[in-house]
Amino acid sequence: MGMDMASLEDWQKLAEKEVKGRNLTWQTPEGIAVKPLYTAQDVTEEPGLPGFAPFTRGVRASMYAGRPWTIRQYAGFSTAEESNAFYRRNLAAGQKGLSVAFDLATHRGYDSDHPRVVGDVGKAGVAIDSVEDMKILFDGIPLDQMSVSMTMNGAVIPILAFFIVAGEEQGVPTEKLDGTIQNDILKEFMVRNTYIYPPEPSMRIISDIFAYTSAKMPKFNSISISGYHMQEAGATQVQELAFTIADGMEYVKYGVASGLDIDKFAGRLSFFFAIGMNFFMEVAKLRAARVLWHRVMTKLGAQDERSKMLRTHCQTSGVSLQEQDPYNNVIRTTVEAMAAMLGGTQSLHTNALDEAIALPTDFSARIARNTQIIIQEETGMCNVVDPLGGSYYIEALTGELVDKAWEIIERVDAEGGMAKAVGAGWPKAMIEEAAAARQARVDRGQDVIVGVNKYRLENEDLIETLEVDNHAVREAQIARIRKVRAERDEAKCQAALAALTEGAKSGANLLELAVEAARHRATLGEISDAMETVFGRHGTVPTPVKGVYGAAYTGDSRFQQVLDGVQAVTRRLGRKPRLLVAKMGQDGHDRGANVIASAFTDMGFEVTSGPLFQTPTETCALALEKGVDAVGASSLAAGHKTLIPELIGLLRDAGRSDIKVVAGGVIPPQDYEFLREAGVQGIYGPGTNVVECAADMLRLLGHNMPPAGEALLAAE
Ligand code: MLC
Ligand code: 5AD
Repeated sequence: MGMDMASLEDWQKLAEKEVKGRNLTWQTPEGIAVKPLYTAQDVTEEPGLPGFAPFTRGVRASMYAGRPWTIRQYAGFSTAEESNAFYRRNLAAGQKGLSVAFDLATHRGYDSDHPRVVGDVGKAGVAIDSVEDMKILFDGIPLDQMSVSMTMNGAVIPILAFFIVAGEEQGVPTEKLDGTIQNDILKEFMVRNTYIYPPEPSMRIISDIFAYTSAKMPKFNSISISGYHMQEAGATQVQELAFTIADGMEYVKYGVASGLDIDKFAGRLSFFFAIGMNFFMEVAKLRAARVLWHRVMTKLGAQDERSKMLRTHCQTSGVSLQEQDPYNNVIRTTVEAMAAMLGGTQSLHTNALDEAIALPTDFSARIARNTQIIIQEETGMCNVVDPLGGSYYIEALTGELVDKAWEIIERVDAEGGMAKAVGAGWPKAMIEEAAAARQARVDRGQDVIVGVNKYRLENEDLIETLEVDNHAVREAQIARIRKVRAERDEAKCQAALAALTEGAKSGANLLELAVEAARHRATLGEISDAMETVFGRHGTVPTPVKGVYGAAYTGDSRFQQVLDGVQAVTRRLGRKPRLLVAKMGQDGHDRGANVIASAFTDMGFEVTSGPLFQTPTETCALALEKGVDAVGASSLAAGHKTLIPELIGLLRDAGRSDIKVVAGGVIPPQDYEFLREAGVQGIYGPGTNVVECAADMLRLLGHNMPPAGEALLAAE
């Protein structure tokens, strides 16, 4: 009392004196200038109350005080039997909802016996070929009581049909099915790459699913509009926010254009965001997302408040986790999980500590799950709704994110919506530029990653990882497909498939027709083919960005050494050294491959970016055609032990053992020796410095490249 309050100017003077005039404003990658202090003057808008429009503070009035978020761990591997057993163990240990990860063969509409998927079956998720597999997957798990998320976008029609029929045969009527299907194809074309059909029929499929589920599955969330994969691919938080909301707008417009009443389906649209290490930015992002969705849906004419309410799942960031010193990942995931809950998520997956090298084991899955259980049950953090509400910083940042994202959303809108923008390719290019810039910041030590570019360990201990015997899974799946085909009524099955093909032409509801085919035991590959005949299969060639990585290194001495090395090799060969960046198998994770292609181009290599989804035979042919000196195989979905040795064998058979083969991506150290013996000459896991990777490549090409000296030490 009676004491004079210090003014903001007083604070400014004192702070400047403390830091001797150093500028404390932080320029974030999304172009936001974060000040060192926020006060009431920065808050322009009252956030309102939770449970009420525009839902800034959360979609429920009581939020976690009433019911905590759903602990929903994404999982799947090997066979349906093994995944079912894993789910049951996890549910017994405190997990609350299920989330199915399918293998890449399933994602891309191939049965396990298809020759293109030899390296993919059962690897990155569970293999599902027919209703029989789906029934085993949920054996002993009542589908009217357990909410099930299924991450499926490409083969969404057969998978949803199998789920519905598995329910039927469990005695669960369709209207009682509870869960979520990802069903978000726009971000597949942008970043995740598990599409099957071209954009137009893919968008129709989504409207068909909206129509079917809004009429018959009132508890089921018909889509999970996902920004997660954008952030994984390198997007800034503003890009993730803007493109996700813009995707949502596009789906609503398509649904309405197909004749649906907006309020009949919009209440069951759901969202999915990544939560990375920029703690407050992530909290603010979820709040901003709710504000933006409310604004957009009001604009699109929704009347029901539930249609305007953004409910979301979150997953902690996979790309933020590291191979080096992996127990640090537990800490990263904890921080991210707290941001997700403070942002008001409805459902959450926390990643396992072995993320950067393999799928979770029982051990790593337990720690990941317990991260959430401990926050819910030990900390008291759930007892107060939106405890960060009213924080000057959080409220100001929320407003700033809304404004920044809105600018991009308006650009998308002005250019005719997200489907057009995706077709034009600029959102993808924007994200790839952000990814290349981020890689350069990490490689230069500007963005610190403990255990990777700072405080790196001399020696790393191996950790135990999950290994799937891909061969055995494939054999088991093929046996079951044969049995299914032998026991079904072939005439009825073929008639149902023919009706599906007809429906693809005529515009009938594809899910309805696929449910009938699933009842008659048509397989996933057959149902996909029945539509592919009409729609065709979509393919793309990557076009990595140029100049961003190189520009970040202007004046760097080590970078210059590499540039000089490339020049020397170029003089010797009479042309630039040639590299093929190859993606084999059904693995569509292309951030790493694009960053490498982009950085190597900036360093003076002639880079060919191979198309996605190649067989080793196709990659070998491309390598020969382009006359490359080296092939870099990027593998993030565990196909490396099958596909890379096969490529090396094919190059040898072609008399070109001189072509160097290196591998990069998610490769457990346990597999290094196997790969080296197979002839792989360099292995680059997550956390690799790309400039050093190029230095290594120069050595492989016979250039006497000096070891990393002062330039690298400066970054450490
Ligand atoms: C919730 N409820 C409450 C309440 N909180 N009731 C009273 N008081 C409260 N405080 C009610 C809700 O209204 C709802 O009922 C019910 O409880 C369930 O709560 P929810 O909040 O809807 O949670 P949930 O069922 O878990 O649904 C969350 C969701 C959903 C809407 C976000 O779409 C979902 O589960 N998504 C998960 C997506 C996912 O796991 N994806 C994995 C992607 S992995 P009612 O009746 O209103 O419904 C990936 C990786 C890769 O993509 O690339 O492979
Ligand atoms: N089991 C568990 N987690 C998985 N992820 C991907 N596939 C699986 C799986 N089969 C997680 C990883 C990855 C993100 C896309 O989802 O964290 O980064």
